[in-house]
Amino acid sequence: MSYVDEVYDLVVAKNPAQPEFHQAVKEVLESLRVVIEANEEKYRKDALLERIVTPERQLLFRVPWVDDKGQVQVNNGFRVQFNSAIGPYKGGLRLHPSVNLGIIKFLGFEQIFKNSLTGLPIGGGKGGSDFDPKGKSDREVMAFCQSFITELYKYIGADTDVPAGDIGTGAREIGYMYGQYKRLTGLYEGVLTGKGLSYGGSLARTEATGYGLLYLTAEMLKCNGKDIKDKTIVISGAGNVAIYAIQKAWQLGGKPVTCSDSTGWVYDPEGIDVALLKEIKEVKRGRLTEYVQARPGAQYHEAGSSKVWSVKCDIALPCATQNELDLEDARALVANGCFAVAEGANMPTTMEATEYFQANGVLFCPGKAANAGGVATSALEMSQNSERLSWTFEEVDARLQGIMVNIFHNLDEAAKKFGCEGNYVAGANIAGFLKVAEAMTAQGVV
Ligand code: NDP
Ligand code: 2IT
Repeated sequence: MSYVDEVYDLVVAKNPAQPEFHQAVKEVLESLRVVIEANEEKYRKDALLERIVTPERQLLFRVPWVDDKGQVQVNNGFRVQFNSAIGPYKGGLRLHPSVNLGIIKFLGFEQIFKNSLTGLPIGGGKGGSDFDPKGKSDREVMAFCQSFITELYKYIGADTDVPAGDIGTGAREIGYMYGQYKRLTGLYEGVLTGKGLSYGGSLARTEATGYGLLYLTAEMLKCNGKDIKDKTIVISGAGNVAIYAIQKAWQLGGKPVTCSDSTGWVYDPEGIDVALLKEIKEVKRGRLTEYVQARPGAQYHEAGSSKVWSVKCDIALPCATQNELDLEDARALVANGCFAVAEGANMPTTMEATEYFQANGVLFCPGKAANAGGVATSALEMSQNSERLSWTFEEVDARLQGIMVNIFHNLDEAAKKFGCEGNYVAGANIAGFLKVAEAMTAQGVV
C-alpha cells in the first residue's frame, strides 16, 4: 500500500467520528501523492506524514459561566496547537454550537498549509467552543469569554500561540478575551489579533479576508484571460468574510447579488446594498428578513428550501461554512454558466463538488489560498504589535494585495511544476506542504 493511503487509513482509525478532519486530510494527502511518491523512502523513514497529521498538542477544557438568570452554564473549550514548524501557532477561535474536536482539528490542519502559503512565519492552530453567542447579552458573552481565557491564557502568548476571530468571534469577543488575558498576566502584548484599533488592532484586519478573497480571485481571472468587471457574483454568508467580499466585489466592478445566513438567503437583482447589510449584521446583529423589508426589489428564501447556488452567475464565492456547496449545487452552477469559484470559507465545497468543478473547466481556488488574507493580515498585526507601531490602512491593504497575488502565483507554479497545471487545489497543498516539510525535516524528530 502506498505511504499516502497508509497514513490516511491511520488517521481514520485513530480519529474516529471526525468526518471533517478526515475530509481535510484526504484532500491534502491526495494532492501530495506525486510529491510523496518521489521521496517516499525518506518521508516514510522520518514519519513525516504521521507527524504532520498529528497535532503537537490538543487542549480540551471546561468553560463554566453564569447566565443572566443566575444559572450556571457549561461549555466545552478547545485549542489545537497543530504545527509550529514555521512559527508560533496561529489561527482563529470558532464559537458555534456545532463545534467539536473534529471540526477544530480540520480547521487547524487546514491552517498549517494556509499559513505557510502566506509566506509569513506562522504555524497552524485553531480553537473555539460550542458556545453560541447568538441571542446572548453582552454581559453573558463577556462572562463566557473571561472564563474561556481564564483557562486558555496559560497556553497562549505573543511568541507561542496567537488566536483570533472566526465564526461567532468578532471584535467584541476578542476585546473581552484580550482584557482578561491582560488582567491575568499583566502583559500588554500581541497575544490575540483582530483587536480593536484603540488597543493594538491593525487597520484593514476587519476587511482583510473578504478583500483578500477578491484580490486573489481577480489575479486568478487575469491569469486566465478573464476579468471581474460586470460579472454577476453569488456569495453565501453574511458575516465578516461575506460582507467585505461583497464590498470589494463592487469596488472591482463586479455585481454581488446574494448573501445568506443560517435562517435564509437574499437575492437582490440590483446587487447587495452593503451599507444596509452592515447595519443589519454589524450593528443590530439582526436577521436577513430585515434586508428585504428595506429593499422591496429583493427576494428572501428560507434556508432548507433552496440555496444561493441556484442563482445564475459568473462567479461563486462560498463564505459561510464547511460543506455548504455540494455536488448538486455544483451541477446547478455549471449549468448556469459559472466559470470561477473561490472559497472564502474553510472547506465550503465538498470533495465531489470540487471534482465536478475541475472536471468541467471551472477555475477553482481552495480556501487555504483564497481566504488566507485574514490570517496574513493577522500576521501583519503581530508585526505592528512587536514594533509598537501602527501602519496606515493603505500600507496594510497594499501588503495584503501583494501577498494574495503572490499566493496565487506560488500555487499556480507549484501546479505546473508537479504536472497538474490549472489544478489550484493540488498547487496550494503542494506549495503549502513543501515549506513546512522542509522546516520539520531541518528541525529533526520533534
Ligand atoms: P461570521 O460569524 O462573521 O459569519 C458567518 C456567516 O456564515 C453568518 O452569516 C452565519 O449565519 C453563516 N453560517 C455560519 N455557520 C453556518 C451554518 N452552519 N449554516 C448556515 N450558515 C452558517 O464568520 P466569518 O465570516 O468570520 O467566517 C465565515 C467562514 O470564513 C468560516 O468558514 C471561517 O472559518 C472562514 N474564515 C474566516 C476568516 C476571518 O478572518 N474571519 C478567515 C478565513 C476564513 P448565522 O449568523 O445565521 O449563523
Ligand atoms: O480561518 C482563518 O484563517 C481565520 N479564521 C483567521 C485566523 C487568524 O489568525 O487571523
